[in-house]
Amino acid sequence: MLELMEALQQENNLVALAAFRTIDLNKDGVLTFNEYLRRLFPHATEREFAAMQEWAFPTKPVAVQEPTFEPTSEQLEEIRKMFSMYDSNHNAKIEMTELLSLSERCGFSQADIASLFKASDKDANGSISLAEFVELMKVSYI
Ligand SMILES: [Ca+2]
Ligand SMILES: [Ca+2]
Repeated sequence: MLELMEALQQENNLVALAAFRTIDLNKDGVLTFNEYLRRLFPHATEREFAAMQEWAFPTKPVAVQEPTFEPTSEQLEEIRKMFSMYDSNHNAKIEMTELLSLSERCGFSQADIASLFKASDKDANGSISLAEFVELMKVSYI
């Protein structure tokens, strides 16, 4: 009976996401997402893919981390390029819809994207600015 309950709960997208992250540990999920990114951004570099993956699948909770380094000008340039890849309508902001369209196809639930977005949108104005994106990358960019 308990197993049946658990099976029913697996209809929930959050469980699917957790499962995807678990798969991620043995690299299958990373490869899938990586392939997805490569189709989406054929001109991005390896480092850009790695940083995008880290953002989409943080290895540690983003909200509790403090920035650990100041990016070099070269790294800032790469972060800017990544920002413009997410900013598909080129208005210098990453909107929720842009994050949704990128991430939902990888099996994210809307609730999970919303919490990622909320954690990134430090001034809570409904979009992720380049400055907020840089702050995020200071935490997750390696
Ligand atoms: Ca935008
Ligand atoms: Ca903001």
